[in-house]
Amino acid sequence: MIKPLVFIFLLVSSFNISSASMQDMDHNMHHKMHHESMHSAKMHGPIGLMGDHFHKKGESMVSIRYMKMSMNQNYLGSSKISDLDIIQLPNPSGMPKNLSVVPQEMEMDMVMLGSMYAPSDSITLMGMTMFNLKEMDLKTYQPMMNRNVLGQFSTRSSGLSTINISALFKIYDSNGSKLHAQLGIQKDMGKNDLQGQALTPMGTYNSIFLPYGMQIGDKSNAALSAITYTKTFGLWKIGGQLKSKLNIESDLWNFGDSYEVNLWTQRDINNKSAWSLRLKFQDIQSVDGFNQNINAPVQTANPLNYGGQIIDLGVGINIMLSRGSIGLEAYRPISNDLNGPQMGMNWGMQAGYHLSF
Ligand SMILES: [Cu+2]
Repeated sequence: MIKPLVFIFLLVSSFNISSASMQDMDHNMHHKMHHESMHSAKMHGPIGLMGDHFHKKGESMVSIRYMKMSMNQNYLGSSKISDLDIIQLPNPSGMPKNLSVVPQEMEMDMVMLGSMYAPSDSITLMGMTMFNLKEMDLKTYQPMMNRNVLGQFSTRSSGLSTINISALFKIYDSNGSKLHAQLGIQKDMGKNDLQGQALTPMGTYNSIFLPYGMQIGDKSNAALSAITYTKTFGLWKIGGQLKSKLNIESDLWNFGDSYEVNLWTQRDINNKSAWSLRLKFQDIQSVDGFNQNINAPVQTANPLNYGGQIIDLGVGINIMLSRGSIGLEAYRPISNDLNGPQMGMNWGMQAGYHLSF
């Protein structure tokens, strides 16, 4: 449902860009507006958003963000399922007959370095580099008969994940309303064939190819697009963003295309800080393609057990410092419909620092 919306908005935006020059007429008024918004903690959206704002000619910004996601529950569709349910499910790779290794917990830590620069009032360039650290704890069950727990083990991977570069095109900026489109490209530099030690259902430790979700990247190229609207009225600001990541080319496999809608509101607490509330809807496709070396008797080795529809609710705060600003946002899912069995997020948070100059 989100897919056609993104395309319609991008189509509309592409011929609206030409109207940007008309807005030069009341440039003075804009300058005043901009000045006001620059001095409010809600000049940046909730920290978990990307490309939520554009800049004026000559302005630059750098940012560093840290993001954490924690998972500890398996789902099949929107139902929570237990280890016992999972080890009854067939193992698509054949041997043993049923799934025998079950993910218990996963932690993902990401560091994102971003920069923005506006060569003109109508275009802002934006680049980002992301580093990932993933850790997963799993339980191994006996493959047949009474299916006792054989033991637990952990896998871990880390490294440079993606680099992306985008252009933000201002479509409209007047009376506190702003509309802009984003077009960009993302290069996935992460390793897609990492191995790790696993406790097999035979009770031995073997080196295996880590499942898709534990790989740092997929070595794909993807197109990024988004359209963002914000409106400020007094102490309040509201915003909406439609966004997509579509695969262009991949190695053996790639993480699925994704569509996202964000709706948020912010309110000044005082002249230095503002709180935010955000709803995030995600529609993510399953893993596309496969690597035949990824074939452990675990749900994550099946490309179909990825993606789904997720709605998260986030609460955040932005605070202006004497130089730059910081943002903090924490979120929890309010609805999960996961292609599964798959682990769902329990909670996530993001913290970041912005410095404009
Ligand atoms: Cu910026």
